Amino acid sequence: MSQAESSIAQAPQHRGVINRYRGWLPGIPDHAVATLGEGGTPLIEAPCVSEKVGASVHLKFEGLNPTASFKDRGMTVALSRAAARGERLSICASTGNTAASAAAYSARAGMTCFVVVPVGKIAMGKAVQILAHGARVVQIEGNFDDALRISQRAAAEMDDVALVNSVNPDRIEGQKTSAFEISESLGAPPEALALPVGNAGNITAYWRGFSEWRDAGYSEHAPRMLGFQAAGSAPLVEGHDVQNPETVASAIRIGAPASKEGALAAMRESGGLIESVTDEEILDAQLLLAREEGVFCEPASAAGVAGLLKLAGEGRAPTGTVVSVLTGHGLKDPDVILARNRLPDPLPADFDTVADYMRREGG
Ligand code: AN7
Repeated sequence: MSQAESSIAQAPQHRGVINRYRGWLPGIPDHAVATLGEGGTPLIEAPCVSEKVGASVHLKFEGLNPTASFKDRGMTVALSRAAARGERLSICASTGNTAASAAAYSARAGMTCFVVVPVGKIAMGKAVQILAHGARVVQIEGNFDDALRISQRAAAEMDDVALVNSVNPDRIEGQKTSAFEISESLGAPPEALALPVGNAGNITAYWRGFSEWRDAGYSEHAPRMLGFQAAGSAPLVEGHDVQNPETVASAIRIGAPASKEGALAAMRESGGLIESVTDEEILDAQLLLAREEGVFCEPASAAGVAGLLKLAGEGRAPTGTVVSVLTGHGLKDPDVILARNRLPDPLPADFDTVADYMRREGG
């Protein structure tokens, strides 16, 4: 082995959130741990966004988890504990990412996974993942909120079925570990955390994580929680459920968030806010991140940065160190990019033609 190879082999490896944060999580017997090495995602400085916002903005890129979204942190806990209880089936309602993650971790845990999804509303990358992992797909002629009602009833009334939506407290427990990682990476929690809000499990989880970290004496403060919903799908901003939620950010097209109380408590207790951003603001933020920072996230994931930019435009942006959570990878939803960009027509295989093109486009 060369020296370079041996130093790679000996480098400490991140082996998943259960292994790393076991003392903070509910009990899981060793034999039942279903992990794909989730967590340990990078916290990336964002100089361009920072300049626009007037704060030191970092991106927690959760799109680099095993199934390319933050859901994996909670699924490893939920499926491990379901397997330990001897349950054979898992079920979830989903706008796509929960289903993709449940499908993968169910496969890992040796369980059969059912996913209930709104017909025609799942981004292409997520649909491909669900099929690849062999989940049983139920497409319903309804929306996410209908799918969640059906899934909850199946778990309540049928034998051996584990509900793995974020109403399952194990999901929240796993997802809170990202707050620990951020606090450890920065040496202290940030002043504010900006993130998208759909079913509201994640904002609930982050607030729990930062609160536990502070209460255990590892930090003096917890960040303000800044949650952003899509304008056409913003029940927490409007103060009532939305019957027909609409947004280009299909991941957060949810009209009746299950963890509403947790989200409102996070906002209140942290001195934060929950506001909305338009689809245009979301897509602009997604492109800014891809083109100026080199980080490609899915539309919903850009809602936090869209929100920070909106607050900055109104003179209300947070200052100091701010983290925005990019919840899922951009490859999840290729159609959003392809709707606005296309590959150009082919050119002849000729140097001069290519050189002309480079001189024109090179700036
Ligand atoms: C990329 O997959 O609800 O507020 O069924 O996929 O915790 O719901 C996805 C949600 C943000 C919102 N970003 O988080 C599902 C689902 C992405 C997401 C959210 C989701 P929550």
